[in-house]
Amino acid sequence: MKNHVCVLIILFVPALNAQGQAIFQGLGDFPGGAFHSSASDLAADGSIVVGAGETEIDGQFRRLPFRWTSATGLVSIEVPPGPWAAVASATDISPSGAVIIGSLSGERAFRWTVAEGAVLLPSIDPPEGYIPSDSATGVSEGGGVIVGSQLLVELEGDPTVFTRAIRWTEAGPEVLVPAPGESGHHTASGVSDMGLVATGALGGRAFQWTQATGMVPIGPDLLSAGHCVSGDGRVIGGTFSQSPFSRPAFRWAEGTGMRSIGRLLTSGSTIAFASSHDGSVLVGYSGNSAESQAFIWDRRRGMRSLHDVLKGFDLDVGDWSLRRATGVSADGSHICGYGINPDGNTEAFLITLPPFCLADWNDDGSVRSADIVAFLGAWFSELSGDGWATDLNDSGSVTAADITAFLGAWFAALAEGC
Ligand SMILES: [Ca+2]
Ligand SMILES: [Ca+2]
Repeated sequence: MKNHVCVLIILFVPALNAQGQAIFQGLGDFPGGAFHSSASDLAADGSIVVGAGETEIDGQFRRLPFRWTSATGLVSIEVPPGPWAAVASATDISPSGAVIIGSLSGERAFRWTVAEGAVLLPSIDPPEGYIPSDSATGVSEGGGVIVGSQLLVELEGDPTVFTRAIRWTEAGPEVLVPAPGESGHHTASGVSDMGLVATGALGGRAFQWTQATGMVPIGPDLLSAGHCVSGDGRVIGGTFSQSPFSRPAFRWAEGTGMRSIGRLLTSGSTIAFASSHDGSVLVGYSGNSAESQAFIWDRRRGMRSLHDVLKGFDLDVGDWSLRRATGVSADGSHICGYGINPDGNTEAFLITLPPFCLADWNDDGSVRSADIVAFLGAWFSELSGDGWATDLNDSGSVTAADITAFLGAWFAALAEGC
């Protein structure tokens, strides 16, 4: 019986999507204890979601990392025993889905595979007198590169605290090196599929890291932080301070520099937290701990609240409040996150939308010559005015090369579908 149910689900989902519909599902929580779950990331094809749920074991509170698929539901990941094991969470999954990384009470980091289970990531020896706490936040396609941070606290005398960005490879952990002339505390948040580009914050500014350059601050000299790198390594997303009262999300590419993609709420920060493979779709959230809204951004439609997007598909998610979007699939069609469910509990969710189709510029669900007309209209208005939606090659300016790029995408969509 169980197998029949699984087959039905697998056949059902793509059929709905082909008709341009959306799917929303809460992912539930472990039985027992308070109801509380959150999703932190998903695999490139959207089939596996990871995060954390809560339960009780022998009357004791436990937070457990989970791995979710539509066939299995939430399955807990067994973590290495230790004083830190009671509060564990999965923080990221490799695009292939094979490697999951996570946190143990914010003190140690782990790496999980089917073959080896969860193993502790080695910790870099702290300077004398300092107590280290490791976190792992980003993992590459094959799991060969993991990035994160080490918090160091000295309790003797005047307590001091600093952080450093860490990269784990087969050779072991190493501290990321700032570019010449750069200094300050640093943390790493995201890494590209090949593990060649990473981002985070260095001395209060978002950086791009490569082996050749070290950590190089990007964008204007403003308070900022990088949170994600597109799978292809070309685009970085994060948040920056445009003024003391405005902290919108940014999208950065080599040719464009740091561009604001806006915000939904004026309070708190708006953060681009995850990117599709080519950086054409970003997801994240806007607000603060008291109030926040999950968003999706693409270059054609800009930033939209996920709640409004679902409404546009006539999908009633009841009294759900979608607080944070934390992961997006390679094609931008699967989004995970968490929100407050109708019972008032925090719950992980998964949303499936039709994939972002650049060629369908007029957004009518089909690719026709009218889309070329619509693109050219937008291109001409941006040529002489503001806006950069039609800067398709991320060169920093609107030129004829962007028309060529659009026609390329349009013909490809005609031939292969979007
Ligand atoms: Ca169209
Ligand atoms: Ca351009």
